[in-house]
Amino acid sequence: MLSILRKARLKDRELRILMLGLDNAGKTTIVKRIMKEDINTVSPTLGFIIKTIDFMGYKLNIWDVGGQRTLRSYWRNYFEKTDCLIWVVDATDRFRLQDCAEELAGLLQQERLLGASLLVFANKSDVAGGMGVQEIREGLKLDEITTHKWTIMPCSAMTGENLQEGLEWVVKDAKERLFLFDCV
Ligand SMILES: Nc1nc2c(ncn2[C@@H]2O[C@H](COP(=O)(O)OP(=O)(O)OP(=O)(O)O)[C@@H](O)[C@H]2O)c(=O)[nH]1
Ligand SMILES: [Mg+2]
Repeated sequence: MLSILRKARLKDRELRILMLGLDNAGKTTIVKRIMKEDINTVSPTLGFIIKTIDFMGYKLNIWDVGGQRTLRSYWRNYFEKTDCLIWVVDATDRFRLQDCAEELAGLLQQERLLGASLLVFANKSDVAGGMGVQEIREGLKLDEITTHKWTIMPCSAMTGENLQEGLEWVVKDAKERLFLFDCV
């Protein structure tokens, strides 16, 4: 039933993207950059923001949810019908990589997120001395993930690096799944 609904939405070319990560990771700045809005006026997200963009012929509904510790218990309210989870990591925040890994591991155990693919954005690549993709990949134990299709990319909300490429991956992945559904 769920897969039929999802297929219907995919056929409507509409995707639901859930953007999560620790506070200060850069989620809202990434969304603003994608929307071509002013990125100098970002403040911590206390609730959530939904933005819709047309991309490669798809309508992407991006849910940007605040990541402060006290807000993380609300994340579960946004799981339903997620096609892709974008997990944003602050590559300059080595100190909280363990915290970041634990939060992601918790999410990947959620039954309602089982159908979602995972795009990890290693954000703030414009800052020298930050963690590289390999370090984050190991820190988050991405290679141990068997339940979700995943990828990791460095990106920067400041320069715009890889933001388009990330969304392309999301859309391509959705298209592949639609193809798979059509085969069953
Ligand atoms: N240098 C640099 N700074 C960034 C980048 N992305 C975001 N920032 C900065 O990081 C800080 C936090 O950005 P936000 O977008 O508010 O982070 P968030 O993940 O939405 O945080 P919460 O809403 O609290 O969960 C801001 O000062 C941004 O300017 C980036 O790619 N490079
Ligand atoms: Mg925010």
